[in-house]
Amino acid sequence: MPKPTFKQDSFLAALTRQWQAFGLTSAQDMTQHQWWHAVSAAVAEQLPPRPDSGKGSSKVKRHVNYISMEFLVGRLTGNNLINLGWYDQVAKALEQYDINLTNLLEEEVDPALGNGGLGRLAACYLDSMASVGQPAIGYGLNYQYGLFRQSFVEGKQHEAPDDWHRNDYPWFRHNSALAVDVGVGGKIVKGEGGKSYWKPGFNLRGEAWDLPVIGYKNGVTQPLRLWEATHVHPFDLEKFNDGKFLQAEQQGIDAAKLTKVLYPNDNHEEGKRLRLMQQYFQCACSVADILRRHHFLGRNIHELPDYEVIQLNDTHPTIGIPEMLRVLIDEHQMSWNDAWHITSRTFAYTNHTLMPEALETWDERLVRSLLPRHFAIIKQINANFKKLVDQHWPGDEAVWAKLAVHYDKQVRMANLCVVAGFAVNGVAALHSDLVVKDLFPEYHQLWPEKFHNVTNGITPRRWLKQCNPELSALIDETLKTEWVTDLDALKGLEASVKDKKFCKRYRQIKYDNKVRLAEYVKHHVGIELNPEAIFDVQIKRLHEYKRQHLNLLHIIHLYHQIRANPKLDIVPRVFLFGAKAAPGYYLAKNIIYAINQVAEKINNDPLVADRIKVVFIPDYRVSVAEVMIPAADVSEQISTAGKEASGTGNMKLALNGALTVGTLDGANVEIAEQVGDENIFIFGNTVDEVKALVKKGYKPKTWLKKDKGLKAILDELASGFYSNGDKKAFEPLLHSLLDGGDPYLVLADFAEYCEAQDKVDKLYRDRDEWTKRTVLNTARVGMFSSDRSIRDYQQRIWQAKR
Ligand code: B1N
Repeated sequence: MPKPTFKQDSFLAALTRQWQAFGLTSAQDMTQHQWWHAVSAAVAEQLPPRPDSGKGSSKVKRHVNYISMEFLVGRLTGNNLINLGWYDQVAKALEQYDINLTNLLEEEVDPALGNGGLGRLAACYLDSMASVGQPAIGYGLNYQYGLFRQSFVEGKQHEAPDDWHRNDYPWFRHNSALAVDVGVGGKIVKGEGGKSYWKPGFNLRGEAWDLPVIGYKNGVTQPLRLWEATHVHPFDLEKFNDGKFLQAEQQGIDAAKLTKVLYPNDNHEEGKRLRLMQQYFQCACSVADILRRHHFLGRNIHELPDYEVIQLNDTHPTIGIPEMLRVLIDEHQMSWNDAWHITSRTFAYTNHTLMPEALETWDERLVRSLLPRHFAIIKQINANFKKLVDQHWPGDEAVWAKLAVHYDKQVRMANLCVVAGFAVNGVAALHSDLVVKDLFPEYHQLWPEKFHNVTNGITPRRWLKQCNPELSALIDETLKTEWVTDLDALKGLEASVKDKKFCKRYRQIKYDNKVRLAEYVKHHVGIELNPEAIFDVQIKRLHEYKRQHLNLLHIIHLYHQIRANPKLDIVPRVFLFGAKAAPGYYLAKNIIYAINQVAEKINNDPLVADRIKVVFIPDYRVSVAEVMIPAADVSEQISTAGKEASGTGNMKLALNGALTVGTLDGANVEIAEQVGDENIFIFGNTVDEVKALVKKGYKPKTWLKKDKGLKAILDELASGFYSNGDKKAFEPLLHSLLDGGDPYLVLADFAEYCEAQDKVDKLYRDRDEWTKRTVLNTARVGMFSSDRSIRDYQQRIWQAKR
């Protein structure tokens, strides 16, 4: 495809139409926000009229349908300009109006249609599929409210709705011809000839809103199609004519509710009716759209798996499987066997977590009442599968109890995916091992060839070129090659560790990025930071297993050392946090409160004299990550081994030259392999050691007896010292660590964590040595490009021989 060329004349003409549409008389009259809107809309107009998503795909290269409940795309305007290769030209064109493009981009409200890593991964994968030439479409939901906005009120998290003004977002294209009608509820009724059919209780309409996904300078634009629920008619006309006006309108209200808001949980499922409705609505619209395109291209329905693959981003879109079977059987009059043959070669499933509370199960009553036909199909899948299990494990009820798709009045989505899909993958080497060994060992016995690993990745376009332009320019100059589509080329930087000039510039860039972050913090939090200090960053969702509280205990440990020895010589350190807690997750919220309270005390204690600063940046989101990551010296990746499936922030931080303090968990294991043991601070119990400790009967109190300093820390938290005398302030946190049994072994890893932090302090004093190691991190993490992940998916799953 030809590289898109920027046409200044048509851009300026489009810009004019924009301010005219605002009812203004000149461009100069636009507000800064209107400028952002006008520029974005004018660029969007220059894109091809209809994004193509795979007309070019063939039997050799299957078209990918990436279905996800979350796409955490972040701001689009700057990123789209970079991928189009138009950034400089647009910046130049705006100079004549005295408009600074970089400042303008700050006007964009982040589309926050995801919670964390899972949603952000989906966005990185869309970018990479477009960039490496993998024909694909993303399917998701067009939420009116994205992830809530976070602020702190007296140290406590406060949530506000995130109205991102989707109705006025210049990148959206609405295509009313693509609308899909979806039935829900109702019952199965006997029809003519004894054949039963599903009569839904009411209908919804899915309206298609497309965001363009632009490949890096290759002329490719593919859609991210987000469904919005509306009512089928302005009113239900039958009821309306019957005089039941209010009931008629009711349907519309229900429909609008469906895509109102993103569920704010990460690694946790609540089993709510509305959530299942969202899942089904999304899958029904997407399956209909996939089949429509297949027919439109004149292809035979039996060849669907030759042309299309449906990749499920975790189990959230699993209901798409029985939906596909239903459409093939009920609407295409296909036999069960034919429909199964097609479906089971089309779906592939990515597992993103082993956390039991995140594994989805649905109460059968809920499934039956909302989706009676799908429930019947699930029972059929279950019955057929039971025959296979009986052959392999005759009479073994315990095995069946584990493997069943429907058991004990519950429908288990992960099991459904494994049974009905052709591939299952984990998201990092360690995680994929545990998926086989701990989660699905029997399935692996049945179908060893179904199981794969695809280690996660991040897009270098956003996470280096866009967020760290100075470092990107230095790499350009040094390597003189297009590394942004070939991240392994960064290896070429290894030679530069001996180049004093290069290292000096690399260090200066980090410093400048720290100054930029310090300005952000000053402006948004009101705290002054010293850019000479170590910037120690932990950014991720707030979850007990991610152990932000381990970080906190170490901060208090340092504070105690200073109080015991006011002359203590440590390198000044700024501990920066960014994290949202699910609104109903009280322990996580209590950890946020504790961090903020400890911050308040330490930041204002003259004895500390700025040796420690603690800053919790509110409303952490993609655009904030883009400021924090390039400025980080230390990356905190301290989850309990075996709990973090992969992590992707770890990759972004290492790429931008932060040294990791981390456990052997998730992708940290592979990061350590890549960068080398000297260039990472690994600590703590391994997966096997964690298992052994738990098996022995782990007791947190024994660790307190061994470590008086640790006991003093917990005692002080309980004393009211950090909470104006309120001894109960941190009860949830302290309960979890003590009587709650410390389920994530914080206390067991504390001593080694402090040792690792001590090594950080020592190494940072040798600035040349530190710089050398950070350069080696940048140079050696090329494999974590999501382009590589996409190629792995192609080889191992999507294009594999069938
Ligand atoms: O997916 C990321 C991984 O890098 C992280 O380690 C993993 O924690 C994250 C239910 C989830 N797993 N599961 C979820 C999100 C929302 C929800 O409702 C579960 N998120 C992850 C990408 O692989």
